[in-house]
Amino acid sequence: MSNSSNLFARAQKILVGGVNSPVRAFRAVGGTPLIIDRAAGSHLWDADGHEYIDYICSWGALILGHAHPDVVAAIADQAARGNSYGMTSPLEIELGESIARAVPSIERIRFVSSGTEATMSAVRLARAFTKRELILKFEGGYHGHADSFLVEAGSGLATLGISSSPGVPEALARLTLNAPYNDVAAVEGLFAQHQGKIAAIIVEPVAANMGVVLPAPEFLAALRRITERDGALLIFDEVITGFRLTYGGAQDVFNVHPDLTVLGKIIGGGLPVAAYGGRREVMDTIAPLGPVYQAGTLSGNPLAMRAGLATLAKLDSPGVTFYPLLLKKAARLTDGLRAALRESGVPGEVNSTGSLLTLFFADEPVHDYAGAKKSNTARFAAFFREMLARGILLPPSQFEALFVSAAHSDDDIDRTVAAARASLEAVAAMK
Ligand code: KE4
Repeated sequence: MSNSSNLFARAQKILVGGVNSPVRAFRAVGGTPLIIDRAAGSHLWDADGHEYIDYICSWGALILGHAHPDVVAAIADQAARGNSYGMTSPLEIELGESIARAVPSIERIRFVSSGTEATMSAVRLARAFTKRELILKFEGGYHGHADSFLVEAGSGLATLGISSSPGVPEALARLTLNAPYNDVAAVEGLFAQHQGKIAAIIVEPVAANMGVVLPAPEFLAALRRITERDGALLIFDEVITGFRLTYGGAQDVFNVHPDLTVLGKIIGGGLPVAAYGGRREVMDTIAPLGPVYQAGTLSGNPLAMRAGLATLAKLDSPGVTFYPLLLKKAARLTDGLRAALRESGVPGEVNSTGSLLTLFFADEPVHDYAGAKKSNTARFAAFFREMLARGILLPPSQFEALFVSAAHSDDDIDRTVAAARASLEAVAAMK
């Protein structure tokens, strides 16, 4: 047995399923999950020394690529100054100010340690501020694993075919309404049915947990209009899109400004950092200023703040052409995959925006979760395995996004497209 397989067998004896997050278990794609030994730039090496071009990028956190020298230096320097003070440090102030400059709708911010913690807190805050209990999310939307979100959720639940998780009290699940993504009429209908009772809409402004699905023109503006009219809050879950689509995130790209924004991944540069923030009068309802309680031992810890500051600094220094260069790389990959699909005759669609994309093995365009679920997941699994055998690591689920980082070279991308051509040929015969 390979070192990786031996280690995975050992992992299964202590870690549930051998993983610390379900999607890593390769359950939807088959084969033995990788055990990664090290990473640098756009590449990962497993415990047997096999090298892969990585399009998971820590699920979107590593927009600079793995082990960027500036981030490594910042973490090393801070480690010698202390990882966690248990008190406010200047670094939290700096990162908060940087984020507020990039995302002007954030007038106040609270750092936490995971996207789940941030979305959970944002929803608690919205319920308290509006004195309402219902929340509206979208089928296939994923906002972390807090109880209220595990109803018709995407990401790992979609990957494992779990529609809603046991352990969530029915009474709580009933407070979560779902509408199809991009379906404004369905949202209008739910607001008419529950007038004055919906605390907030929480939405991924670009869906990335059913695979990448773009908002229809006017979709986000309609959500803004409907929530304003009804007195509900609009929460943009920008854990993936924040600092990904551009420095100001999806709200900058689409010019729709929510009441609350949730961020994560990139703002921690691969260390555990997330945040929620928004309108001052809403955020000031949070303890210690207001009665809505939320707390965290490692919230804003200086080590993670330094990693986030070092990352954001690379995205927006004067004259930096970070995003145009990143978008060029992503377009090279998207165009290459689309050409490979066309030449192969395999039915498929590539949904792409910014530096995230999904190749759906679907017969028609994918505009929502129902469409995504029509994908041929068996063919995706075979394609995943063929690509892995050629040294390309895709997210192990049809319902996730590929991420392109600044570290991906043209050679990486050209090798990926060539591997896709060969892999599509291998799976073309599948039904
Ligand atoms: P975390 O609790 O995993 O840090 O963040 C939850 C979350 C919230 N909102 C959005 C839009 C997210 O995509 C996520 C987490 N993303 C998944 C991958 N799509 C994390 C990977 C995993 O679950 O292992």
